[in-house]
Amino acid sequence: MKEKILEAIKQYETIIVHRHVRPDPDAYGSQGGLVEILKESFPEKHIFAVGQDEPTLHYMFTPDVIDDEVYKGALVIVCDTANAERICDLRYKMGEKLIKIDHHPNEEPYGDVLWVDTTASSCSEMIYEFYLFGKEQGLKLNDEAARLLFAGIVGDTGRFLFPSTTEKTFIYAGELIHYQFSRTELFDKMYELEPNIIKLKGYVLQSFEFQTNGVAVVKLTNELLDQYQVNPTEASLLVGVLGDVKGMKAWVFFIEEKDQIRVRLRSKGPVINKVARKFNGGGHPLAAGASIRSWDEATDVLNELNKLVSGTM
Ligand SMILES: [Mn+2]
Repeated sequence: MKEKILEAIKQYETIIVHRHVRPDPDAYGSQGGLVEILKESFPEKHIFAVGQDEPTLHYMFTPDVIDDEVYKGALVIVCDTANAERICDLRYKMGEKLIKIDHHPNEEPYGDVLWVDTTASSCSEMIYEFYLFGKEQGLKLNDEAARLLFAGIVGDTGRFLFPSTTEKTFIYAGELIHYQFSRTELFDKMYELEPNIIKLKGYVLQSFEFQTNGVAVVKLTNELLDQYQVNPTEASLLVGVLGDVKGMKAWVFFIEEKDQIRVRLRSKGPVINKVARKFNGGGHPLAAGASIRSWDEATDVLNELNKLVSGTM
């Protein structure tokens, strides 16, 4: 599959790289890392990283803004995005050829060429592997690509803590740190939080409710988010904080937005993307999400999660 992707890249003059909505460091890292590799390797081609600007990820890069006509006859590559609905910037359809590169379960096989590796810790890890595959054929990696891919790997592995981290992940990360970039600066940017978000973190730690079977729930209403002056995207950053609680098996955050409630599920074992899928969401076995319309539906999600963890689903 890597061979087919490299062939397509060589063939096209314009290459536009997309990623998923509500981006995380791996979405930006795989997208930006690939764009940097391609720019370095093919300086004569027109290569863009598009998608809605996310200010909290500006330390990585700022997306390109391009006109619709750029898509004419272009190659479009989508990184880190399991289903077409979650692709950021729907103009991905306007290109001539579409490639999917992803590490999530291949629930929706969109595109003309697909490379899906669910054993990869991150899409950034796959992009580095793509570089290794293509370096004999002219692919080049620069310091900025290394910085972005390293950030993506660190982000999706929770600083190498998650079980998705393999020997290969460490080897690639070890190779990436040979390039010139400041890891200290990168880590500071990745993990610094505004004081109001830290205070909301305090609220989460104080107020989570334990259900009897190792399931916990946190409800962040509009009102509460207003009170802390934290937006739903920022609040989503706190989902991981309950992972250290002894006895925790799985937990859910309900984060209220204007017209919907975001569901963020995390697990220490039970496969919770099954629950996410019941509510038209998706994700990884231990980290998944969905969007629902009401607090009644939130009760349904919690019931499903309780059933799953107690082994009745
Ligand atoms: Mn990812």
